[in-house]
Amino acid sequence: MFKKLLIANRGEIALRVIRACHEMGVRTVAVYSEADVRAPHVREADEAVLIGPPLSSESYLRGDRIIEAAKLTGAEAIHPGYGFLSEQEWFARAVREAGIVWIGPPAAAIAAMGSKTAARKLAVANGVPVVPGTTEPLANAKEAERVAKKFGYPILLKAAAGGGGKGMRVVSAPKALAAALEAARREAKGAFGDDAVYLEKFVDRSRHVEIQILADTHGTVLSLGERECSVQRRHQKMIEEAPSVAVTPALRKKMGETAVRAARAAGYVNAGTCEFLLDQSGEFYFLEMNTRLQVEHPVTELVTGIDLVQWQLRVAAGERLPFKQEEISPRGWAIECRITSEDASNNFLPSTGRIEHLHLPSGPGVRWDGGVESGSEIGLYYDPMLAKLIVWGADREQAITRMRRALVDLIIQGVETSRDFHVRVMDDEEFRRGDIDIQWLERRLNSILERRPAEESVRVAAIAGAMLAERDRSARAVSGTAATTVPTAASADGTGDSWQQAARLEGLRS
Ligand code: MV4
Repeated sequence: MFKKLLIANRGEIALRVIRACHEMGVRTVAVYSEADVRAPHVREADEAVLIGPPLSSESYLRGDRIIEAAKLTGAEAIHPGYGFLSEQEWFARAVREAGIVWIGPPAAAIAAMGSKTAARKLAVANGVPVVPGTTEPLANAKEAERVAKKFGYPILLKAAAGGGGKGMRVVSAPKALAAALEAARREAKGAFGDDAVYLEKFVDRSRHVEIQILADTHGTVLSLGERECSVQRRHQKMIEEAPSVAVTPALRKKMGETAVRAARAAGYVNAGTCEFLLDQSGEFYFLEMNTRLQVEHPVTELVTGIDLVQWQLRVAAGERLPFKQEEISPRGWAIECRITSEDASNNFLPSTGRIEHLHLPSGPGVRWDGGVESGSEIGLYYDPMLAKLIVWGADREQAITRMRRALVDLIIQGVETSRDFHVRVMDDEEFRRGDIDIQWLERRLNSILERRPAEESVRVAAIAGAMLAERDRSARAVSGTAATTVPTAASADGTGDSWQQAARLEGLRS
């Protein structure tokens, strides 16, 4: 195993990797920008190297400086986390050429999956089902009209260089096609510097189900089962779970084998994910492969018992995967809520400020993968995801109940967060039935935000908790005793009239 590893990332994922390293006896090197001088990942690592100003383009995206930092500190391997440089073929190559181990797939596998049209061709050639459509970019509007007619409307225009939803346009009728093609081209050119666009039939009301794979350098490629990621807004996932209510053991086997086939075709090694659309009739279609560790990897870890980050390190060091495919099946249910500094009641507007108070939920089956602490400054330089709250339960209902409890126990003061939004989703009857698809949140958002499900009590309990903690501290500081007369969560739990609650709330505020 490596003696020292550099983490080319920040926030919760940097901490996640640092923890895995320390459990494995690997020393860690953090890199950080001037905005992250006080960040937890810098403190938790054994060493840290300043790589530039706050702007990502001048720090976390500076592959040259990161490789320099690895050489300087004698790190033998680099883990890229997700985002930033994690799927940059050139960086994977540069790391290897510097004699450093890349904790990720070969650069050629990143390249093979990087172009959506190339990935589609590879899939078709290997018997992996894709959505009906073209595998070549469209020459012009006339050709687009001809093939669209062949596949039938609605169709979806996609950027060949794309991924993650950029440069996509749904077209419902021929008359809208030419303009949509021009718009998709312009967006693709702006986002990827490549205006190649192709088309697929639009799969309506489908779920986003992805398969986690893990591959070693000795030819073993395993499926670790699916994650259901349909609860998303504007291509940002908000809640993920494993397994999926829509996946039977037979379908899991079939999708798993398909994902393994796609991975083998790309010469894949390390952890990766095949994204699929699963339609209402149970047909599935390969969309793309994410050639990195994903944000939502913990739900797979909780239901399989396999530590993905530790295995990423081991397979990168040449170890064999000791598992048999037949031994891997999901146990229980895991759900993840992304806690972001966004105000859901204000169109998910990013919120900035200082986290004045942070109280973490704990107890059975609760995992917190966070990147912030009390005192953290939340700015606009980086992604608004502060942390992930992940729970495990024996079944889906227990997992939802536990997630709701953990969310209510969570207190973040100082910035607006997505916490209350998540509580409301946990209370939503359609969500509780598992009756979700990729357009579900868009359709349901207003009714989720309008509902007030014992919401007042949630807030009173949270503020009471924070006050309690503050008073305990100051009481101890002043007289050595803890005077605690603030209402507890139980006494504030919706039993009084609403005016009583409001009064309590006001009292607590002042
Ligand atoms: C689709 C689709 C429906 N039909 N392709 C979105 C991002 C990229 N990975 C592909 N995406 C989609 N492709 C066809 N033919 C719907 C989506 C889609 C989506 C997919 C996964 C997760 C969330 C999504 C949200 C909107 C649209």
